[in-house]
Amino acid sequence: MSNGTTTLTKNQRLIDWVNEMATMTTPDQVVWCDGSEEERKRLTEYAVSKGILTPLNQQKHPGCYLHRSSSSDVARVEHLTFICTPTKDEAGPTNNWMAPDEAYTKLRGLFAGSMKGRTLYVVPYVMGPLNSEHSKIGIEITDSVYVVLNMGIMTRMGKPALDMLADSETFNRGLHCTGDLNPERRYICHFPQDNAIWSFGSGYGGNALLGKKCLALRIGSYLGQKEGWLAEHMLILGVEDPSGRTTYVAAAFPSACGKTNFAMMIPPKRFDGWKVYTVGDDIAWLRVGEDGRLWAVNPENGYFGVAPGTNWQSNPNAMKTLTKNSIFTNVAVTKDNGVWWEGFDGEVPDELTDWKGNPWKKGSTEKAAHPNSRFTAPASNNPMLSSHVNDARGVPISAIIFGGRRSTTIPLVMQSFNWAHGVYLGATMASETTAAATGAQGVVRRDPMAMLPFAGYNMADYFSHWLAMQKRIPYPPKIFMVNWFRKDKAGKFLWPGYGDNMRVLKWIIDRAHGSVGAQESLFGWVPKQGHIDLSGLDIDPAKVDEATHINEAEWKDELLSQRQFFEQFGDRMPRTLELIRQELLSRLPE
Ligand code: GTP
Ligand code: SPV
Ligand code: MN
Repeated sequence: MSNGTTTLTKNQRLIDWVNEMATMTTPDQVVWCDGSEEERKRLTEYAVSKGILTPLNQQKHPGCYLHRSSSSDVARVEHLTFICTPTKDEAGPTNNWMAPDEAYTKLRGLFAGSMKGRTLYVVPYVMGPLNSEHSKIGIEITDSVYVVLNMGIMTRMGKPALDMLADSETFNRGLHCTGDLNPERRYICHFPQDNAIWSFGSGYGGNALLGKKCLALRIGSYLGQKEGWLAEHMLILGVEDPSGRTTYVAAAFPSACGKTNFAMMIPPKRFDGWKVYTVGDDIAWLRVGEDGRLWAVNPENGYFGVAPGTNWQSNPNAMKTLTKNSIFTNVAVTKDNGVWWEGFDGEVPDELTDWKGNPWKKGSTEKAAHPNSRFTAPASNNPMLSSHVNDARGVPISAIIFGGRRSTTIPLVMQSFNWAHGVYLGATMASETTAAATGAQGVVRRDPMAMLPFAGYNMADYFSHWLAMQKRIPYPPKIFMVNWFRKDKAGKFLWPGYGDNMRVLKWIIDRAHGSVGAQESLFGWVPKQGHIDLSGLDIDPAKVDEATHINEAEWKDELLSQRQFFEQFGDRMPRTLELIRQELLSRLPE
């Protein structure tokens, strides 16, 4: 083991920074990660010996392990996540803000001596394809072997990142310490101007895997605004039609609102000859290509997917993806050491071990798996992985979809009249909160472009940036809005969702290519009667009518409440969006 010296890099600024962080955190040893298979095996064995990972049934799940996080550390913590820009206005009213000096001082106090008795791992990683000029390099310093193993799946990690960095000083400086997991001493701080992230006191997902939400979205969106591109909370998929043409689509749905499922969708029987390929399931970096189209790259290399609800019916590709070399966090375990979660296939087992490690019996009112339990799985396991995931320029996007989880109001699908109206649809998105973040669930809140928790700068400026992108994109994608989650009066989903979302996607693709008509509604273009192909679907047509219905009274409330959301941004709010809101309001009868 290394004591801080490394043969992996000669980058003096990197070495100096690592030494500086080690001096502050005083670990017993410093280990530079090379990303090799040998290293993965060694760290996995170590994690097993310390009880950080538990091997699962190796016949059923080769190379798979279980991790149980602290029961108070199971999701992102939005109230403890800070954007530390020089002024509060730069962070904007929807972000928590702390002055950089104050944040560094406070966190230095926490980090000082925090790795005593522990190992400091240096994790070099690349977000985006190796050797793409658009990819970003990060170094995450962490004392968590679980973080190292997850980063090994989620990113291009180790020596290739250091080789790509060479002697450049342009890398994200990420510092993470598990601490004592006391939520009172938990801070996820971003310093966009310094390209730095300091995260203390959580070992979970988006709080601790710094390449994901912290770098690829919060710092990424800040860089995107400066450099003229977009970092978005979007899946990317390619749809191949029977003629062999592939159309790429990017879609922003809030956390736990269906991105992974949509990105891995298997079209229903009726769509014989159609195939959906996954490019990414969570994050898209969008840039204007030389050809004037918008191109999308998935900066990640794996999936950190929601376990509950995943089964052979709803998402067979995900089930295949997580069969091997995956880490499961906070799922339940069966008698034969397999995994289980609410919404798993088959009968509910009589007895399980729940996500906290306690015995669980069928019929218990407690959930066996945590609602935000997750699998970390390599993208290369996905049988429908797009062959373009490593393309430096990404894939060309024909349609952008915004969608929230709304039991009322929002119809199944709608197309924007134009780019600005599409930005308005994204900016006014709302969704019921989920278990992906701590706090109340099922509460409708505005979550513009599914980026409320992830914008690294003032959301009003982010809207302006989206509006300004129009001038930069000669051949822009068409913009749509969907809602898979509308419910009937009995509280049942009106639309079957999952694979059947292909029926809606087909209309979107046809619209993007201009090969099908639409009809104007008060608030956007909607499918004409019969244009959503329902053949082979056993559904009461009245349900589809209800799912697509526009209720004027509900929309009036919706439009009025959007105003309050806009107003908090004051003068920074682009006038265009408020004018569109007023125009739509004026279309409503008295
Ligand atoms: P993050 O990883 O948190 O960003 O989430 P995500 O957007 O990738 O969400 P995911 O696809 O994992 O879905 C979250 C939950 O929504 C799961 O429990 C799914 O079973 C459920 N879900 C996904 N798609 C649909 C759908 O079309 N209809 C319904 N009713 N539920 C869905
Ligand atoms: C989300 O919450 O949107 C996720 C999971 O994708 S996490 O990595 O924890 O952010
Ligand atoms: Mn996400």
